[in-house]
Amino acid sequence: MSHKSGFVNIIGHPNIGKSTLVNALMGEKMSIITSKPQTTRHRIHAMLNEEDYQIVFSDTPGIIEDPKYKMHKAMNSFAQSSFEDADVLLFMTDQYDNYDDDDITIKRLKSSKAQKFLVINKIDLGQQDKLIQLAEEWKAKIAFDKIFLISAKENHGVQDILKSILEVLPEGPAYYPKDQTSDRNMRFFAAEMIREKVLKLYKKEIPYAVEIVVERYIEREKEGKPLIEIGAIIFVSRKTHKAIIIGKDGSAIKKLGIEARKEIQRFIQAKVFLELYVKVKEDWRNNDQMLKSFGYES
Ligand SMILES: Nc1nc2c(ncn2[C@@H]2O[C@H](COP(=O)(O)OP(=O)(O)OP(=O)(O)O)[C@@H](O)[C@H]2O)c(=O)[nH]1
Ligand SMILES: [Mg+2]
Repeated sequence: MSHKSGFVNIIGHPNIGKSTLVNALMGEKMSIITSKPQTTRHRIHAMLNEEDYQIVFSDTPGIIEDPKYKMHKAMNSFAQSSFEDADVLLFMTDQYDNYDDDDITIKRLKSSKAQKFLVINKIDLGQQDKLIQLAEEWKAKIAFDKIFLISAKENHGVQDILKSILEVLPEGPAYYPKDQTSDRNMRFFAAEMIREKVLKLYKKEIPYAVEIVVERYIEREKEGKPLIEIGAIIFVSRKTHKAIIIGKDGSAIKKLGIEARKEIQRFIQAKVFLELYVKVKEDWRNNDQMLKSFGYES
């Protein structure tokens, strides 16, 4: 039996729905999703495995037009790296998205030898008449191989993308063991789920200046059932942020702990004991050593 495999890399601006699409294609939550831009900060591989194929989806951070920190530059290089190994590029946009003609992403899309699919997302938001025109405009700019109008959130049109990917996926062996669905470990997922709740519960600059590190992940047993003990550090970039994260009498961090624990429990289907600590690392987003230890090396 022939076997197909390849990299399907998703690119597009922050908040366009890239992680939502990866999760819809995978049929499970692999990447955190929030209503705020710059939710995804790393490149994450998610593998869809069947007997006769392995698709490696790559979710990347949205390209930041005006990088302000070294962290942003690292995020952009993760995004740009997805041009290098793609068999299929899914370029995601929507009705409100904008690109300059000299945009680096547009240039790289034009010159890429990969299969190029245009994915216009969020069609549930209306203005149907404009969508065909938008697709025509994009087609005039870039030689897309296929065009899809979808709603990743409502799982509309997602299976058509999968079908088309399988049609163009090259023959080849699996890149990862077939029982593996991600290149990331449980520590990473736990940290991401805590960060998802930070994005949800805190305002303005706070979530963007936070990094989570799971320093303890221990699988125990309690009364014959698994119990996962997790200790995580919330790094903030300023002293004043520490006070905000903790909140009055610890009320804010308590809420964060409860919501994050529930989310992790749902994901790993086991009871979780979660401890959160807050540490200040002044301006860590510009600190090479900190960035390296947080996995922002490119
Ligand atoms: N209405 C609507 N909202 C969507 C759709 N797809 C995603 N969203 C919402 O758009 C927001 C951003 O979604 P994400 O999947 O986190 O976007 P992203 O491109 O991964 O964003 P970054 O990680 O910041 O680059 C979330 O609030 C999603 O629920 C869609 O088809 N329709
Ligand atoms: Mg994302």
